[in-house]
Amino acid sequence: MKAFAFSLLTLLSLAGTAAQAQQAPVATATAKKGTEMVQFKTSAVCDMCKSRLEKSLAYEKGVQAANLDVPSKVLTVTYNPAKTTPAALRTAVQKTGYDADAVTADARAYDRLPDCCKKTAAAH
Ligand SMILES: [Cu+2]
Repeated sequence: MKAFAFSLLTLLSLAGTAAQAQQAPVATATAKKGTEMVQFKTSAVCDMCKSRLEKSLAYEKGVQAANLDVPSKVLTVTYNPAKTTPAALRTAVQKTGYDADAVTADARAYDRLPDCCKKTAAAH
């Protein structure tokens, strides 16, 4: 009986963890009040690109959070719409050396990227 109660408890806590894991993406997709969220498809290829882009966006005016998903190359930015615009954020991505949606990377910034971060590099 004791063993049964224990396994039931384990099951319950596992179910709780699974429910939390499922809620997490919904929570990040819902921006806080007074903030908006925008997503750009970038030309990032690796974790170095990820930290470079996230750091660069963090310094942009009005940006509250920036997160790049490397496998999908999608950069999610949470920002204050009173302080910046999706167009300005797109420009920030471009100036870091990456494409943002249809906007091509700034050539000089792109040239400064290490070889492993160029568009020709295979995903790694
Ligand atoms: Cu890279």
